[in-house]
Amino acid sequence: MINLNIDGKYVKVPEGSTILEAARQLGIDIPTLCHLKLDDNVGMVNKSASCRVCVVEVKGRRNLAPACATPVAEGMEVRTNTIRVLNARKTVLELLLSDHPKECLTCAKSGNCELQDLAERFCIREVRYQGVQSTYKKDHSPALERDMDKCVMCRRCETMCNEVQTVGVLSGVNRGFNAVVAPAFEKPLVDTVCTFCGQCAAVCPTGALVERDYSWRVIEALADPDKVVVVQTAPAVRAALGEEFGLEPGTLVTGKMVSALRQMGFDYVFDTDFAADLTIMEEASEFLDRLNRYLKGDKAVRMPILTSCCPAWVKFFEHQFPELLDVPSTAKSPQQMFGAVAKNFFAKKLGIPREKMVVVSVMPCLAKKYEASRPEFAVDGNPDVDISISTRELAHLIKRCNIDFLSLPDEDFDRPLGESTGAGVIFGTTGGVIEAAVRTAVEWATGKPLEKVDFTELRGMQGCREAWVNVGDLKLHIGIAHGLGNARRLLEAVRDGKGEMFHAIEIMACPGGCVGGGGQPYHHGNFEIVKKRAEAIYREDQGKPIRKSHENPEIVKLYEEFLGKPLGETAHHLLHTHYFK
Ligand code: HC1
Ligand code: SF4
Repeated sequence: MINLNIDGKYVKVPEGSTILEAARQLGIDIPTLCHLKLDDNVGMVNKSASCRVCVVEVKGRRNLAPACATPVAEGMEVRTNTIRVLNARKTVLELLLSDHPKECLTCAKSGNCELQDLAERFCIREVRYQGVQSTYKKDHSPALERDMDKCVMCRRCETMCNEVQTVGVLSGVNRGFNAVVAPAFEKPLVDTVCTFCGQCAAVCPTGALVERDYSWRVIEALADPDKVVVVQTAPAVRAALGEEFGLEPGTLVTGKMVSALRQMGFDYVFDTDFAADLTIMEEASEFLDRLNRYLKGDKAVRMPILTSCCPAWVKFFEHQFPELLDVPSTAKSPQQMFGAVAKNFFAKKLGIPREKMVVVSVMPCLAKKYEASRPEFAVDGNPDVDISISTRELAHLIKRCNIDFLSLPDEDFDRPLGESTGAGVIFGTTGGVIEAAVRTAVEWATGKPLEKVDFTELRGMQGCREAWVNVGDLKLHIGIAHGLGNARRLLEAVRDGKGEMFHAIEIMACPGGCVGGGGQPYHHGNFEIVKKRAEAIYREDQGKPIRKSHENPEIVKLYEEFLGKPLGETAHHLLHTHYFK
C-alpha cells in the first residue's frame, strides 16, 4: 500500500493506483472529461488522459500532472485546488470551448452534458479564445446522431466500441485540428458494421453522440384523430424512468408510467413484457425441439441455441459470425412480436386496417429504433412498430405534456396485450431471458411443476457466465454474456468447438443487459445505478402473481383464438424471422 497526502488529508491506496483514484477515495472530486472506469465486470477503462482537465500540483514536480494518468508514490503531496491548478483547468476548458458550438439551448445533451457542467462549475461566462469552428458533416442513422463539431476527443466512445464491444467502428482519424473520432473513411454509421448498441452515446460526455429523437413523431401521432395509437413499454424502462424525475436508481415506476402514457393520450397502454412471454413460448418450443432432435442424433441440428431478442446482438452476429446464422433462435424480439400481434391481431379485433394503427415502443435501447426500421418487419412498407423512443425521450415527453409524474396514481396496463408474468419482466436484465426460457422449458420437458421458480445460478453481473440446470437426468449447460466483447469470446469458443458444449446461450449487447441500454437515463460512469435497476427488475418479478410465461392467461388465449400452437403456421409466419449476411 502507498501512503500519500492530498489537500492535507492522508490516504492509503494500493500500489499502481492513480492520484484520481486516491482522491476519489477521500471524497475529493477532481473533474475529468475523458477518464471513465465502469464496473470491473464491464471492463471499460478509458485512460486516454487527453482532456487535461484533471491536472493537479505534485510537490517537487515542475509541471502540473494529470491525476488520471499519474501513479501515486510513497509520501507524495498533492494539491488539487491551488490557484495554479484552477487557472490551468479554466484555461483548458476555455480552449475546449474555443471551437465548441455554443448551442446549449438546442443541444440534445443539454442538462446532461459534462462539458456544460464543468463550464458552470468554473463559472465560465465568456470564452476568451474564439477559434476556428469545425464543420464536420452530421451523421444521421436510424438510431444515432453524430455531430463531431461537439467532440472533445476524450476517446471514451472509441474505448467502448473497440475494447468493450469489440465492434471496432470508431477510431481517431486525421491529425491536428482535423483530428476526430469517426468510422474508417469517415463513412456514415449505416454504412459500417455498427450495431447501434448506443453504448458510445451512453459514455459520450457531450452532445457529439446522441440518440435519434423521434418524440415529436409521437406527439403528431397522438394528435391525429384518424389514428389509433398503441404503446408498448420494455421491461427495463420501468426500473429507470424514475431517475429522470429525481427518484433513487432502482425505484420501480411501472404504475406511474402507465398513468402518464394514458394521460398523454395513448389509446391503449400495453406491455412489451406480454410479448416477452410470447417470445418464451416460441423460443422454449424451438429449444426443446432442437434439443430432442439433437439427443436423437440428428446431425443437422446446431447447438447451442442463442437468444435473438437483442437487435444489436443480431446485427453483430450477422456481420461478425456469418457462418453461424442458423444457430440463433429464429424468434423475433418481443418488440417485433408485439408489433406483429398488434397490427395483425389487435387491429383486426378493433376492426381497423393496420395502416390506421400506430405502434409506439418505449425502449431502453437505441438499436430498437434500427430494428423497427428493418424492411422484413414491415408489410407493404407499413412497419409493425412505427416509432421507437428511448426511456429518455419518454421522460422528455412526459415533461413536455405538463404531467406531474411524481404525483401520478399507479395504474395498470390495458388488456389483452398488457398482461404479463414475472418471466416477462426479467428479460430486462442480463440472465433474465434465459431464466425465463428455462422456467418454461424445464416445466414442459419434465411435465412437472417447478420446485423453485428462481434460477439464481443464472443471475449476476459477471460478463461471461455459465451454469448447469437439471432437466430430469439431463444437465443443461447454459451460457450468458453481456457486452459484445464477452459475446465474441463465447461465440469464438462455440465456433472453434472449445470447452464443454453449451445447450443454450443468452446474449445481450449492453453491459448489464437492457437495464444498461443506450437509451436509459445517463449513468455518467456509475455502474452501481445499472445494478440497482437489475435488482428492481427481480423485485417486480417476485411481486407478480404469475411468474412463468406459459401460464400467462392472455398468451394462452392468444394461441387458442389466433396463433394456433407455438411453431405452428401462423406463429411461424408472424413471430419468426431470418438473418442476413
Ligand atoms: Fe430489452 Fe427485450 S428485454 S431487448 O433487453 O427482449 O430494449 O427492456 O424490450 O424486444 O421484452 C430492450 C428491455 C426489450 C425486446 C423485451
Ligand atoms: Fe460502436 Fe455501438 Fe457506438 Fe456503433 S453504437 S459505434 S457499435 S459503440
